[in-house]
Amino acid sequence: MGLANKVLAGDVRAAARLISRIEDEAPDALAEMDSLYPHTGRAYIVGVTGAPGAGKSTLTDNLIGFFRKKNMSVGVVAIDPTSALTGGALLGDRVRMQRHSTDREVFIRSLATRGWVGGLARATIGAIHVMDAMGKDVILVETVGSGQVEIDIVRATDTTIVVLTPSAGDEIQMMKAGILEAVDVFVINKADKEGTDRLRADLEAMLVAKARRPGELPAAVVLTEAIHDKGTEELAGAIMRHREFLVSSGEMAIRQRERIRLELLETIEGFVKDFVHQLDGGDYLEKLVDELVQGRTNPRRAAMEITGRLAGELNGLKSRGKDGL
Ligand SMILES: Nc1nc2c(ncn2[C@@H]2O[C@H](COP(=O)(O)OP(=O)(O)OP(=O)(O)O)[C@@H](O)[C@H]2O)c(=O)[nH]1
Ligand SMILES: [Mg+2]
Repeated sequence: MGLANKVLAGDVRAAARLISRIEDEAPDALAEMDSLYPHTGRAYIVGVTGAPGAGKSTLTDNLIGFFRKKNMSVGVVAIDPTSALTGGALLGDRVRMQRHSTDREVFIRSLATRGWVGGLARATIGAIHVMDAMGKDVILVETVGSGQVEIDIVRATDTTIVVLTPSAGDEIQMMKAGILEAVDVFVINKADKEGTDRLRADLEAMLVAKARRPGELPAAVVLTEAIHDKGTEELAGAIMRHREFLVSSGEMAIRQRERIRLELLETIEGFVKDFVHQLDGGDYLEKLVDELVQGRTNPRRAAMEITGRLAGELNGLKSRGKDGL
């Protein structure tokens, strides 16, 4: 039995192995994903993002507890784009979520960046699919707020939570515009600390000033003390209200479509990059790099040349009657 069938049969170790294969960008993992794909699209996906140390993992752990009490199964994808450099952070996540590690209805998986950023977005979508196909009701995706990965992942979730802390009041100013627009629930965590009221006032003033489209649900603001499991119900309530809004307004279908578009674009990018790396055993890419270094071409012309070869190759496959993919 292939990994995908084992995953569908509820084999947790097969799921872990398949996610590792996806992370490694192994070609056989893509074929396995083809079999899982028809079984996806049911889970509710919640993104939890924010600055390092804001309390994302502690909050995620609390949310796991909440959803489990409601008898819902939970998947967690914890992503740290900087872990390759700093190390250690993911270990912290495992420790913090350990109280659920023996619960069969909870599946927690950390992803680290090994290569380029796009690979991480693809691996994240892959891990979400695996957990979705496993039948998880809710999937929580934890990411450290940083740049493009965050924006892509935010676009891939149904409800986006941003975790702020009172001691870092400038975070709002520093947040990328694309993220601010996409936030559905603001959490002020560490509400036991000084500065909470000010941050809340700033945040609410900002939300009032921000023009929302007619009929749009304004972003919620929730105070939590994650280490004391305080505010968890309010946070879960805000998530559920947002979910109801998405369903009743038809926005859910729009987000799902956006997610599908992102995945398609990631897949195309992956195909093209793989193709380029394999051309003449990698020599073709190096040849073009040489020409660039020597100033004999420019990136756009080199890219056009590669795209031309890709088109030629695909036509060749078609005329030989293969789909090749
Ligand atoms: N005072 C206080 N500390 C908290 C609270 N919530 C979390 N912490 C502490 O903040 C630290 C970071 O918590 P994490 O949950 O690991 O934060 P994170 O955002 O997941 O961190 P990274 O994944 O490393 O970015 C830990 O030492 C927590 O115990 C809170 O409500 N109040
Ligand atoms: Mg964490």
